[in-house]
Amino acid sequence: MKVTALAAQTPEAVRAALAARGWEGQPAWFAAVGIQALVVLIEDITEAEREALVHWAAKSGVDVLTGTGWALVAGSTSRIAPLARYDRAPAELARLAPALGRLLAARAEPARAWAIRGAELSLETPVIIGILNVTPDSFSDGGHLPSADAAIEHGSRLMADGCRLLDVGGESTRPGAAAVPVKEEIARVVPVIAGLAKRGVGPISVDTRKAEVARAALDAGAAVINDVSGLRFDTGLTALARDAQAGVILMHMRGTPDTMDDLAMYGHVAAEVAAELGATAERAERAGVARERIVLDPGFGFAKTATQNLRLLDELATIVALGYPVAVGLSRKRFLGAATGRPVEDRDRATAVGCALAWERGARLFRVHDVALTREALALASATTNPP
Ligand code: PMM
Repeated sequence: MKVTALAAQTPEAVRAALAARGWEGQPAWFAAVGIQALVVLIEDITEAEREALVHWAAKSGVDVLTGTGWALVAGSTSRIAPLARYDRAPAELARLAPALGRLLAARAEPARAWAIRGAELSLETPVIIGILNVTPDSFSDGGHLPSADAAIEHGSRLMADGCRLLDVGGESTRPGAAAVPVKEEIARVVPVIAGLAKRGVGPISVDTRKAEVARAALDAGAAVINDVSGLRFDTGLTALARDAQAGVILMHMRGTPDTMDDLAMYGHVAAEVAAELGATAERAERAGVARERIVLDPGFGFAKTATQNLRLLDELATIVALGYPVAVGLSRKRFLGAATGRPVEDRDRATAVGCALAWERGARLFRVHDVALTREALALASATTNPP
């Protein structure tokens, strides 16, 4: 007898093991997905629901850990899946079906493309977003692009290095950064966006929280609005994104760059960020932004301590499970320094490794300064999880 442990963090190892033993492609894939382990945290449940769940789990061969108001349900996906069906789940647990159904659907069919203004970006391979900060005081690279021409040149180089979107920002969002008047922000970003568009370099995203700036950027040729406030700062941004059919990156943070450091208080950071980001996406959709245009970003470094950022990176799959493509912005951030001891100017290797970890956990878009290095790390990470 021979006993081998399979690598079960994705369905791939099980699929390959079945295929190697003569199973056809599709049945092997469905079986592999079906036996994949699923752990679901269910909160805000009544005592009656909790009792029904414990009873159902015992009968169904599913593990439950539970306390007042919550339950952690663990088992294979195919054993837990009946809970998402009204005709199979106990009537007392009907309230669970819609959310669990959404979660299972997102796992089975992750988004394969992101619709931006006038184009579509495939998510089958990593999407690197090159950072083009035209600010005198950004987090790690403030002031290094002294003119629009220098920024256009740098953007062209980032595209040649392999990024698939250029993120142009004119307002620093680092803790305590001074607010930039709208006129000034427009004067910084528009010449760069227009110059890039004129040269056919893009697509381009604008990193702004303000509708007026976003409108000017879209007019100059931008296709994406990257809003670190998740459409909370300027309510006009939602309708603008909707009407322009722009792609949107909605990032999680609490408060504003001025106040966020005091709001880094979480009991369970991944679950709380997921709940807050999920609500943000729902608000955007209710206001008419098409689901296929939305990318979510957990906002590394925004209202999170170093420890919370590291936990969130490890538990990124919780954010991915919301069912939207996920972007991460790790580049040169303080928590990478906390883990490696490296100063801000020497964090590109840590950034690249962090992006590879994030890819494995399901992120598909990566906002970075050093495109070439990250591209190499992601080429390896994606070749490992997407065998040719
Ligand atoms: N981080 C910064 C700015 N914009 N946008 C998104 N979507 N995600 C981020 O993590 C993010 C962002 C701050 O970093 P920088 O000053 O180095 O650009």
